[in-house]
Amino acid sequence: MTTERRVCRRSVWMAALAIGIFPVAATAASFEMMTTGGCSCCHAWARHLRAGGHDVVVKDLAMGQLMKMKLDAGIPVALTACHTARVDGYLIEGHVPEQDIRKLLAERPDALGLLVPGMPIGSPGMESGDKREAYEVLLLKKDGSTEVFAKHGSQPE
Ligand SMILES: [Cu+2]
Repeated sequence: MTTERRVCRRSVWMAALAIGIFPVAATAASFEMMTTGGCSCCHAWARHLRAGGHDVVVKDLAMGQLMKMKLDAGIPVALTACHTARVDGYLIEGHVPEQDIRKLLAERPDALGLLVPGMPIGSPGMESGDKREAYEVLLLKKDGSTEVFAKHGSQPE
């Protein structure tokens, strides 16, 4: 009887976890980040994710391989950045803040993922003193179009 009750309680907890009632338990994610040798801002972004409690495995690719992977994955060439990460079925291109990735994983839109084109100063991993460029995080749709997912930088957040 005791065992039965315990099993029952566990399955209730598992179900709650599956539908996201416990945001703290559900938010730590496993990332695979692809970068190319010597990209210090890529590694700085990986540290930003780890500081948020996530696991990050780093894969080093040759520049040509990295670019081919991005394009094969559906990232428009004009919107590419330095590193590309995969998390939970989504692509994360560039210096996307961890809080936006949490929002993506919570809302799970029908899309390829998030991107921050280029390398804006002041984005996570691109810190430079107090300098903060305004930049947008874009949601990349499956048809290659984008929409603004979040705005950061000089304007109030
Ligand atoms: Cu970078």
